[in-house]
Amino acid sequence: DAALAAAAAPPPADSPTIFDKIINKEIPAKVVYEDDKVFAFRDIAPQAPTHILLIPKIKDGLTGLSQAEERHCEILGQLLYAAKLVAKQEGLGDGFRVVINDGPDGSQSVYHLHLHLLGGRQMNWPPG
Ligand code: DGP
Repeated sequence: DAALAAAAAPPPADSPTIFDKIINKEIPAKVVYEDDKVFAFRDIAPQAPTHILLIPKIKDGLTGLSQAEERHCEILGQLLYAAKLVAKQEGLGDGFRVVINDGPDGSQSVYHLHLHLLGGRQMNWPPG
């Protein structure tokens, strides 16, 4: 319906999202990891026993992976490496999954690039 379509459509511009408020501690989040570039906190609607979001502290136009430019290669690598560190910190020694949803077909809902780190149960393939 119209409301769902509006929710799925990307915003017209690179506007602030709820994740900026989380980074700035304007709204609370369960922070599990932070360094100079990366911020990680528990997803509000966990889809697995461990469900963490890893985001760049500075968005720099990265509304989603589809907007990545060559200048973003370093932060993209740092996000993936931080996911590995957090997976270890969370005790996910039997494995985990990292997901990036992009755009309407990817069911992206927050337009500030984020990696989902999911673990603590058997993941299925293909994903939904
Ligand atoms: P995506 O669909 O890939 O854009 O995922 C966005 C995720 O963000 C979704 O799993 C729910 C989560 N989320 C949305 N709002 C909040 C919030 O205010 N706090 C936290 N911790 N997570 C949120």
